[in-house]
Parts: sequence; C-alpha cells; structure tokens
Amino acid sequence: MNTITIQAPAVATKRTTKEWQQADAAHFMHPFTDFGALAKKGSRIITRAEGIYLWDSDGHKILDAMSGLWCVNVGYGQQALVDAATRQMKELPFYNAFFQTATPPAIELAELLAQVSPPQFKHVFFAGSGSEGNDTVVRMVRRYWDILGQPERQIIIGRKNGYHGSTMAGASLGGMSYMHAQGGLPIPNIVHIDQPYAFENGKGMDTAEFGKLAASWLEAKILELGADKVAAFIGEPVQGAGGVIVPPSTYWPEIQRICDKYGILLVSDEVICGFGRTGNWFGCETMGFKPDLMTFAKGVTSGYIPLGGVMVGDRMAKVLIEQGGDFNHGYTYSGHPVACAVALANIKLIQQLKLVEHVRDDVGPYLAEHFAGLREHPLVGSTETCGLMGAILLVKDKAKGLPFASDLEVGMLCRSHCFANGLIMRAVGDRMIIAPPLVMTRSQIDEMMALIRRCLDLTLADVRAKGWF
Ligand code: PXG
Repeated sequence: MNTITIQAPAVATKRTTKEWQQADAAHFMHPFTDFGALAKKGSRIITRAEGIYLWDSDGHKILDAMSGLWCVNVGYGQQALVDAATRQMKELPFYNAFFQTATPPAIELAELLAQVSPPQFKHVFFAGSGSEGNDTVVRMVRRYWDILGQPERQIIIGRKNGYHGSTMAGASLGGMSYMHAQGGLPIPNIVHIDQPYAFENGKGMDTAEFGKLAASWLEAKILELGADKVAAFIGEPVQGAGGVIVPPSTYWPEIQRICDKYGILLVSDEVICGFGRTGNWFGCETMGFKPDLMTFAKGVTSGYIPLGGVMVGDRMAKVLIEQGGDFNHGYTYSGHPVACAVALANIKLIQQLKLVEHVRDDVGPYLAEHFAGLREHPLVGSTETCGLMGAILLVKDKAKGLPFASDLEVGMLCRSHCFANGLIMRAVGDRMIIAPPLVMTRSQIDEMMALIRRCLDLTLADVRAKGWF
C-alpha cells in the first residue's frame, strides 16, 4: 500500500503554557468568547484526562464536574471507544449516506438507538452536532406539515432562556436574548414563551400550580397566533445551559396535553438530558411526556467524537416515508461511520456498566441528598438536582429570597474559586451548575462536595469583605 509513515507526533507536546497561550491568542478564535480579552489573559490549556479528572499544562489536577461540556457521560479514558474508532478508521474511515448507500456502523447505530429510545421512535436522521440536529428539526417539522397540505403551519414555539445551539436555526429556537442580538435572529416564524423558572416567574406560588401556569403560557401563545399556524413546540426536558432549571412535575404532562389538543408536534431537545443524564435513557421519560422528535448529540458518543441527530417518532416517520418523496436535506457527515462506531461502543458501555440505573438508583439520589444539605449554607438560596445534574442558587438574602445585583457577578467570583481549587463548575448568572460524568462514584461525589463547600465558603468570605452581603 502506498502510504507515508509520519515519524513525528502530529501535536508538539513539549511547549510551555506560555508558548501554548501565545500561539492560541495569535490564531484560535474560541466559541462564545471576547477574543481580545482572552488574548490578553491567556487560555487555560487542558492536556489530558482520566476518569472524572483533567490535567492542565501546568500539571494541575481538576475534578471535571461538567463532563467536558455536558457530554463525557462514560468518563475519560474508556479504551472501548478508542478501539472502536481505531478499528473503524482502518476498515472504512468515511463513506457518505447520500446516494442510496449506507455503512454498517450507521445502520447498527440506528437499530440500537431505536432500542434504547421510547417505543414511538424507530427511525433516526443523523447530523454532526446538536445545532445541526435542531436545523434538521426545523426542516423536518415544516416539511411534515407541507406534505399534509398545511404549509401555513410554520411557527415553532420555543422558550426564553432555552438553548438549542448556535447555528441560525439553533440560536433562533433558543431563547438567549444576547444571542438574538447578534446576526439578525431569530429567523422568521420562531417565537418564545417564558420558561418554567419559579424563582423568576412564580415567586411564592405552589410548585404544582406554577407548573400548570407556566404550561398555560403555551396555550395562550397558540391561541394568540392561531393554532392552524403553529407547527411545533420545542423544549429541553430540564434546561441545561439556561442554568439547570428543573420544571415542576406538572409542567411537561400539561405541555403534552396542550400540544395534543391542538395537534401540534412536540420536540424534546435531549442534547444534554439524553443518554442517562436524568436517570433514564432520555429526559422525556423522567419528565413524563411523549415527544414526536428528539434531538440528541453530546452523550451519544460521550463527546469522544462529534455526532448528533434526531429521533423521528412514528407519527412523523409514517408521513415522511409513505407520502413524503425526496427530503432535500442532509450533511456530509450524516451517519459518519467512525462517529457511529464510537457511539455504538459508547451506548454498549452505558448498558454494560448499567450507568442509567447507577444514576437513577444510586448516585442521583445521593447527589440530591448532598445538594439539599447545601441549603444550610448562608449563600445558598436553593438547590435542585435531576439525575446527575444540579444547580446551586447564590443569593444575597435567603430569608427574603433576594438575588445579588447581576453586575456584581457573584457567580463568576465563585467560579474563579472553583478553578483555583481544582474544580470545574459552571456559573450561569448566580446559578452554579454541575453535570459530572455518570461513572462517578459516591466517594467521588463526597470529594466534589468538599470542594464545592470550600468554594462557597471562599465566595462568602469575599462577598462579606466587599460589603455585598
Ligand atoms: N441543544 C441543547 C439542549 C444543548 O445544550 C445544543 C442543542 C447544541 O449542540 P452543539 O453540539 O451544536 O453545541 C446544546 C449545546 C453551556 C453550553 O455553556 C451548552 C451547550 C453548548 C455550549 C455551551 O452550557 N449545549
């Protein structure tokens, strides 16, 4: 075979932190970043990982309580995934699925996804990421209504502070106003209702009542727009990037009832909640609803390689397959064989290690108990968990439920203590959030809780010293 052996490793590993930072600042434009500010400050360079830990280029060990970016469900260093990628790269590194062709890993993955998904899902459309998956959602939902002779059903309803990605369609479906402010978004025929966040929208209300009230905003919006104009509703079972906002248990069943009443398609964005995160295979199972479409990405490969897609429920699949004709949409990497091979190995590993049950019966309840214990801390206004994701709300006055002024950026203050103490926890405003790898053990949760408590204490000392508390 006519191949060239490359002697040197592809990545120079001998640079110092300063050298990495200089090259980074000179050439690499990071996502969601103030390029100029980061260039001055210098990036943190992560060089390796094992289990639930990362190491940076200065040799610091860090407990990764965010699973990379909500994705490394099986933890780092799983050889089965490395072997699957290596084998597939040797056998067939790429072939497309466009011109009436398919590859074995894509077919087997489609089959396995149908097995682990709720029963209404037997079909999948592959994409390269969660954002691409949600672009597919917009195209497929509108195509469905076209086929059925109702092309005026164009509008998709999302939620303020929802996150569905960063492409034109993803960012439009999402309700992040600071994203809409750049690039002329949202695209036409996408509207938003308020989120089911009791701290902001349902103060003092009974939780169950608030859940029903928040769902009623969907019905009000449908009636305002005209039901015959509304194509679909999309939401994350638990809002992730918005700050791990766990809706009341009454919310999703009521959303389902309203969608059914008006014949509107229901889309569950499972990019974060899928593949065991909430203690079931998918978040819609935990929250008790039956969507027509499910977007997935992240946990499908535990982030080892990019892959996303959309599970297509029977209601839509029947129309698209039996009446649809050509669907003029797809990506070069729809069903990429290496990505699919890694996803197969990942899902089989989740099954072998019984990670869904581990979250549901063991570490999920254990985390819930420990997060509830944090409520005694003077800074903590409330805590919430769902499976292996959690949020801690930092407040100025817990008795009165008073938040800190947002320009004080108390969450960012806490986050810098986390970084300095070897813990990755994200700040969404003053909500400190975690979504650690699902392989985490009880003793690793103990270790994480000790770090969280230390960082909360350091933050409390800071806000007291600054006279903000
Ligand atoms: N849907 C949901 C629910 C997501 O959380 C996407 C879609 C988009 O996926 P891709 O693969 O295109 O990024 C996401 C992604 C954060 C953060 O700061 C969250 C995401 C991405 C980047 C940052 O919490 N979620």
